[in-house]
Amino acid sequence: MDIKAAGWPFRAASRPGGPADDERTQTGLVVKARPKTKKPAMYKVLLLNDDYTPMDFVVQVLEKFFAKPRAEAMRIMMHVHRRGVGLCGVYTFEVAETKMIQVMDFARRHQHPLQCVMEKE
Ligand code: TYC
Repeated sequence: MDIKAAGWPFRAASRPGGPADDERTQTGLVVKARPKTKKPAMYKVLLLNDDYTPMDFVVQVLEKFFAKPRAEAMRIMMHVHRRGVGLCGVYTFEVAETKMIQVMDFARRHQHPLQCVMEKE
């Protein structure tokens, strides 16, 4: 059966695993045919501009903690420098929190005032 014949695009109530696919047990209890899955909330990790952190340190941060290639790291750093704030990446809560803490810790150890924050998408 092709995807259209299967009813695609599915409406919420007719999606496989949706309410129509619930199963009734012998006791009359209605249970989910499939365990429900839910997309996790995502969080933006942002860098803030300041007047003191060296540009090459910010580029290094973007390479080291956000796996950005050099040219992309330079582009993001210059965006933050000009606009005041810039996006480093979007992650689940724990990953975003870990990266933010790693960046703040790395900056502090090097005595730079660089600020990194996270924000729910
Ligand atoms: N504004 C800094 C400077 O002129 C560079 C900088 C860029 C600092 C990005 C922080 O997140 C930042 N040295």
